[in-house]
Amino acid sequence: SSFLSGVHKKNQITCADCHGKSLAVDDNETALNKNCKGCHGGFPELAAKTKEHINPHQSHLGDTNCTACHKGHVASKAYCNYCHSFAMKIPAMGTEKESSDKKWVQETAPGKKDLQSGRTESTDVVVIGAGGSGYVASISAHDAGAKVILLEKMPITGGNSMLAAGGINAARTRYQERLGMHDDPAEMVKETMKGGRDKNDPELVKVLAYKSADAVDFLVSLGADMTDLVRSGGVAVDRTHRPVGGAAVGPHLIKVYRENAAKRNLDVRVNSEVVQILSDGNGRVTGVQVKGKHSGVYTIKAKAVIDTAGGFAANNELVGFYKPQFKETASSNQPGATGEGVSLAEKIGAKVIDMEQIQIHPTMGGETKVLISETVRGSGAILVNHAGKRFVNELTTRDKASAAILAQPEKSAFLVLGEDIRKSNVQIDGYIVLGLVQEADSVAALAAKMGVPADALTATVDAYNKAFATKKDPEFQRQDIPRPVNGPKYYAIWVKPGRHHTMGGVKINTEAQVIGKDGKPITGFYAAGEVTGGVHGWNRLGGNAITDTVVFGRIAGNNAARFVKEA
Ligand code: MEZ
Repeated sequence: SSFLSGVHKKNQITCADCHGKSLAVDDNETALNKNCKGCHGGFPELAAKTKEHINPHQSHLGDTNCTACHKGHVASKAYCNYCHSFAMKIPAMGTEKESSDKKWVQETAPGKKDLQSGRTESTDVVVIGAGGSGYVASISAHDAGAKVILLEKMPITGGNSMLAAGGINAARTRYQERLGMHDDPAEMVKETMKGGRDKNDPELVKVLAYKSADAVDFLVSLGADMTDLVRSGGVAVDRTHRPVGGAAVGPHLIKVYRENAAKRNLDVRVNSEVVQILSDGNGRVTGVQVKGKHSGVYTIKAKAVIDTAGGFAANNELVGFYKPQFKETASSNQPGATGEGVSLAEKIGAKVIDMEQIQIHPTMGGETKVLISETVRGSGAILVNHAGKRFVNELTTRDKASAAILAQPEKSAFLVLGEDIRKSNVQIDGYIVLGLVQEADSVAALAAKMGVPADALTATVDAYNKAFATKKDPEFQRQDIPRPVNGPKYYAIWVKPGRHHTMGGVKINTEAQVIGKDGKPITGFYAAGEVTGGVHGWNRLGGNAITDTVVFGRIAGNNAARFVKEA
């Protein structure tokens, strides 16, 4: 065959060399991946050998299963290309290009025999979805003494958190205090409510804000670096914490979570999709039914279930159902963000709220699915229209910034920045590698590349630099101008708004218990992160999603473990 199995056979590699003696394949494809790495080397060795412009073995997805891309018996496909369109040759590759707007489909459906096998396991806590909330909930439940199984339907863990570019919002942290900054959780409550158009659940917002500094300490205790600070939209202080140099927060956190899960020997299963949450008919959750890529459908009995399955901004159909006008917009989400966690919960009686509140992020790179982080604006970049003029306070909330871009005749704009801004935010170098950035030695030369009038862009940059120098932005009242747009090189990124976050979902209370349609908590059922609704109201502030995953992930994990002990 032309698949990897055939290529291997030609080189005298036997089935057992890849599969191990038993030839059985578990859902994590453990033996296969161990044997791939045994022969070919691990990600660092492979990355060192890679000649491609884009190095898939050194990406923001981290060190994952080889089998996420390389397949033995079907065509191989670069996982990156669910979101990107890299011209990347991998051995035994397929030809079809897929898009993240398609619903994620497992490559190997369980056979009839598997569906009948019906094995049953037992544990204390099952966690659905291994993104940021799922990892935090699992680690917390484990550390509180529970036996945990963490399930992930995708071939790799990380969820949308893996793609998070910005940082974690937290008020009155030791890092802010070290820099002499004054912040107050009460201000975080106010700004989060204002940003959410006052449609948030105020009790959830208080928990979010008052436990945010603790959340940062928790991350640091796991080994994360949250020392750098930047301003996000709708906020009056530098509250967004991120790794040094402005590195993207998500890949860093997921690496830390993966390491902590491994250290604890946590039972993490990829390729394992929950198809049903089980309950006893008296309103008490009793476990889940799982469809494993290889093991078929089986049951896990559990005393508590935590739903951390994420949002649905990658589900074109569902987005179209709730907001038809957003159906054709690109999504910044990972392909698995398709919303099953909400429908699974709804089927056992969970109340679902705010599903039509879908956030459009102002700046996705042109025609791509690459999010250009809000931290680029936070670092000082300006938004300029096709006439070469600023048109909005770049640090307003996302709903307003997106609306301002969509009000331009071209429905797109440019981020314009200079050398100091580029140097302050290492993510910009990543956008350069991806070919999303135009650069020039003068503002006029940049204007020519952007196709905007040179005199207008020069006047715009001069006025902004004056605002930087005088700390006053008379035209747009931008409060924070940390850097000018200065040379020797000037940069522009063409941007368009795109679907980013779904604010609606399962209703929870401040204990992260899922609330039923009757208004009462469903016994043994918890949820955290983007699968829930209520924390962000009708518009989420940049940097509050990671806070949500950590604060409510911890609450869900600790409470589930406590419930198990008391049950
Ligand atoms: O919280 C976010 O979604 C965020 C900060 C995104 C970004 O623009 O970097």
